[in-house]
Amino acid sequence: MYIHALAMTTDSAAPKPLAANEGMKSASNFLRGNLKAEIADATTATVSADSEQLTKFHGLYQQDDRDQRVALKRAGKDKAYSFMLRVRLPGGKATPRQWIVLDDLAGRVASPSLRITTRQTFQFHGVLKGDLKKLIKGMHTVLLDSIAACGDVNRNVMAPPNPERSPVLEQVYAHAKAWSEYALPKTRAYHEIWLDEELVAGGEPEHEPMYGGTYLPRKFKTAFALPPSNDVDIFSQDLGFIAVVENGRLAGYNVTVGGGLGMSHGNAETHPRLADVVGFITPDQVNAIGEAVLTTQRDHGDRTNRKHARLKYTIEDKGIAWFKAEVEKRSGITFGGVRPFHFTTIQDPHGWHRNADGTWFYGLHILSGRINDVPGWPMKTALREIARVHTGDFRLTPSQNVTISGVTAAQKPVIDAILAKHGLDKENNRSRLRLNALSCVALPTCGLALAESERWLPDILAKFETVLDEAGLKDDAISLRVTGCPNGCARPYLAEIGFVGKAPGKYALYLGASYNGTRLNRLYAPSLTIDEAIVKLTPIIKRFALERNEGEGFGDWCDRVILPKDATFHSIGTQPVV
Ligand code: SRM
Ligand code: SF4
Repeated sequence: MYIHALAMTTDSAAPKPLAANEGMKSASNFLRGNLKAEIADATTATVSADSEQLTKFHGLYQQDDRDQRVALKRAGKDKAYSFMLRVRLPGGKATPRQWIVLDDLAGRVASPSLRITTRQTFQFHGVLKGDLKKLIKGMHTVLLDSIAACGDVNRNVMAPPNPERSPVLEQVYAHAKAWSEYALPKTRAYHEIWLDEELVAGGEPEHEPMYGGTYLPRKFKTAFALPPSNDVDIFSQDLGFIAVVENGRLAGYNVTVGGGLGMSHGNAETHPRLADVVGFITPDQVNAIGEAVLTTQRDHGDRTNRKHARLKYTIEDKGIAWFKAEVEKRSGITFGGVRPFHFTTIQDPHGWHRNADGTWFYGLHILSGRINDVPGWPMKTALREIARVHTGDFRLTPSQNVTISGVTAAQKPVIDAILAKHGLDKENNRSRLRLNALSCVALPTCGLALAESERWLPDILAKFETVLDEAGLKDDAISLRVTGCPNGCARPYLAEIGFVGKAPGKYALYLGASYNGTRLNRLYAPSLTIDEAIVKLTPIIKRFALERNEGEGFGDWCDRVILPKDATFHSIGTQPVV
């Protein structure tokens, strides 16, 4: 137990006790805590409550199989504990060698599926405590780690996934990677605990130049976008860089701050928020501006209430003008005026596309990002076979799909043959609703899930596909996203149709986001079953088919026609220029 310090972490008059995690962080000696000993302790499958919080900074979550909870409790047994590990993979880029090693590790020490996340990386589930070092050391052999994939730090940095498509994309990827490295914690704790690097002599404190000893008040997320694609959902990010291309060259970035989606049902003080666009910077200023945004949040974010600790609330409390001035002061950089930009889509390109350098890439749809072998859908085997012959790389996308990138003309038929052999050549012919859909993991691993998500997505989609088919909208790319709770992991508040888990079998239904991710949706029905939602939405979808304006998307139409004008939802930052 840590004694909570009393501190003035915000500018409010009365000091409030710091959140429990703050004590844990400061006492951890730069993320070491008691982890090494607890991981080595074979008498228990778990770690202590403090270490459970600390493992997040090392990319790990302690979980239990919720499907087994009731039966185990009845039998008087402990929960079926295991760990989830999230890889750090800026821009979602993995080499074929890395793919093969991760695939192999998943088979040997995890569930055995690999899971692509909505932030372009892999998760392993079901890893036993005793296998964690094996997994992390295995990843290390191909230069992969899970440092800062979770925890109160800058998380996996997102970037458009197909860099070879143009030199500008390549530059944007390079900036994303450089910012990811720059904002990594500098502690050697990870190497000592997981890779058996020698302890820092005497265990004296290290220097954490950007974070300090207590890191950030809360998680912090960055993405880079290249219009017209908003595949990374830039307005949901704490920090965003929107590439500005002038005369075919990368002129710089419009910077966005203060996006975030997490909320709690019934707590009006928590809400999704779209980021503000604060101004333009040149490419060489990315890290300096990033550092200024991050340290402003470090010093002014709320460390007393974790439900109010994200950057979006700091900006709401202090005002965007103050925030912008503070970032300019800290960085010594004056923002230029916002340059025009225009987003049209969030959708991944599927199938074959030719890159600017003459190579090809293939966008492969993977429902919910779950890479597994199931009868009739041997995704894991197929991708492993591709990895064995592929000489380019893989890019995980923000929509949980994979891009087989940098394919030579000679290799194209080889990859086609592998996909066809496993019946995956038809995967991209699915409805556009399905190709766009996202779901979070939820049950059985997520400890916060209130309802099913990934496991129900196929059924939900099948029901909506029937309705869309009947309405003549089979080829419409409507975005539908499902989460098992209001935390927003599949970014449901930016979907034209968003289902947010409320209780087993019950969902809040949100409608009316724009297809390009620039407007949040609004609450349409607070709690219904999927079948009730189908009944409610069928006449709406039919009306949309008949009444929409030329080119009007479902979300825009719902916002204009269906949703009450006075039903304002959540505060929204400066409306982006679209
Ligand atoms: Fe998330 C917590 C899964 C993207 C908002 N998220 C969790 C945990 C770790 C549950 C927990 O804390 O015990 C989930 C693990 C489930 C499991 O069994 O694997 C989880 N989040 C995911 C992933 C895997 C969803 C997916 O199906 O792909 C995504 C991993 C991303 C990554 O690679 O880093 C994931 N989470 C997101 C996103 C979307 C994004 O970042 O683009 C959001 C909304 C954006 C945002 O952060 O505002 C998101 N996750 C949350 C929150 C709410 C944060 C908040 O500000 O309120 C939590 C809960 C928390 O932090 O307290 C959470
Ligand atoms: Fe778990 Fe909720 Fe995130 Fe889904 S949205 S993975 S249920 S925390």
